[in-house]
Amino acid sequence: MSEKKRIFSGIQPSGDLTLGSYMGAIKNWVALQDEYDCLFCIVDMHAITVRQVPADLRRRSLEQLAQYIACGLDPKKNIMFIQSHVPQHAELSWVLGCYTQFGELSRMTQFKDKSAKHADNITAGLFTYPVLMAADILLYQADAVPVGEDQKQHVELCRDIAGRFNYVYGDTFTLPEPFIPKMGARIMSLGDPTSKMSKSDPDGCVFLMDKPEDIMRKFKRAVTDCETAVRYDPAAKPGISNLLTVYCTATGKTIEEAEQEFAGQGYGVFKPAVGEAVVELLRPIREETERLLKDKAYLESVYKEGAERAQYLANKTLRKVYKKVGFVARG
Ligand code: ATP
Ligand code: LTN
Repeated sequence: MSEKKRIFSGIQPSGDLTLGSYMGAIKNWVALQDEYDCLFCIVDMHAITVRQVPADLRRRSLEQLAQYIACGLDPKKNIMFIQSHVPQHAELSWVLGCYTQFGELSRMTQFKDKSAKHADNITAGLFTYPVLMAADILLYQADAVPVGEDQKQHVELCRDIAGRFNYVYGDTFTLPEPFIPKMGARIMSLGDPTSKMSKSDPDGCVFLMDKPEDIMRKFKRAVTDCETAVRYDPAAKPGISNLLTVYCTATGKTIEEAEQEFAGQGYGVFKPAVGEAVVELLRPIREETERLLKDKAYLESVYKEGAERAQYLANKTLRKVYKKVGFVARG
């Protein structure tokens, strides 16, 4: 790899990819892939922090790889791999867990939310999830981590852990910066515009693989307000503001341009227009994903090569860490 700065990011194959994860994360990855050395991971080990159906997890992991490529990520430019294929993630995670405070993990809002949702299954894995995420990032000495707004707290914790380790053992890890997009960092649910669009809420959520008629139906039904003006005001008009964000992220227009375009036209015109913009955005992604999924040998070659290249980099960091903490070299 060259002297370009490095990027690491990942998504859990715990559900189908959504318009939120596309606009908050993947779209940004595509834009950054020429300027940075990038690693894009399918974080299957994170996915088992909540119970998964094994066959579904396996299928979704492969589908997610196909979708990464269909969204425009080039496997020749980027290292694309499956987390469980690179054992160094789990190994570094153990070490970092010994430099993370219980109190720090207790403050993670995602842990609080998810443990409330899965109250009958609050595992140690769910609690230590951000440590594994820190290991993902620090193994590759990533400079930046492009994610949606909800992951900022985890990247900040990762910086704290890295800074603490560096303080004790001398310079070991690069401190990563979160890269949060200016627009699209927090796409809201179409059913409840005050909560985040999430794959666990199928009604408020658009999936990358949704058919055009389903996308149109979801946008036509999107919750808005009882006014008529298409105006960006997230506090007073969360539904319309969210649709404006989606429309502008899909078309590349500015909020002002979109407000002018729909001035005096009402929601009956605006909502289907947003739906159509999303249908056109997702159509090539869906078609290319379907094509790629028929070529299992190609997908396998991508994730195998990705894991080899990732292991090479990961091993360098892990050896350094093992030496610093005082483990005997394997010789
Ligand atoms: P879950 O609901 O199970 O927590 P999720 O739908 O939030 O999952 P993740 O796999 O946690 O999806 O997120 C993948 C990436 O996409 C992360 O970088 C996350 O910040 C981003 N992301 C997810 N949902 C949104 C959203 N609604 N708006 C913007 N970015 C999002
Ligand atoms: N926690 C992230 C997924 C994730 C990740 C990472 C993102 C796991 N490891 C490393 C960036 C960098 C989420 O989307 N829920």
